[in-house]
Amino acid sequence: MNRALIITLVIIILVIAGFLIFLALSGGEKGDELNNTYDCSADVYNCADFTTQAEAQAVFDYCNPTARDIHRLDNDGDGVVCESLD
Ligand SMILES: [Ca+2]
Repeated sequence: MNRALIITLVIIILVIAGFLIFLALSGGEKGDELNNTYDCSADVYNCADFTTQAEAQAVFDYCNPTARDIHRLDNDGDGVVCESLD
C-alpha cells in the first residue's frame, strides 16, 4: 500500500516537473524570437537604417541561412555588411 502510494507520488512529481520544464523551454524560445526577429521576406533594410555595423550584421546573419543577402547589405559579397558604418 505504502509502496504504491510512493510510486504514484513520484510519477505525479515527475509529470509536474516535466510540465514546468516544457513551460520554461517554450517561454525562452518565445523571448528569443521577440528580441531577434527581422523581416527576411523582402528588401526592407538599407545600411542607412542602422547606426552600427553590428546591427546591420545581426540582420544579415539572421536572414542569411534562408534568404541570403535579401536586403543587399553586402555588395561585395565578403560576408561583412555595411562596411561604411562604424
Ligand atoms: Ca561586404
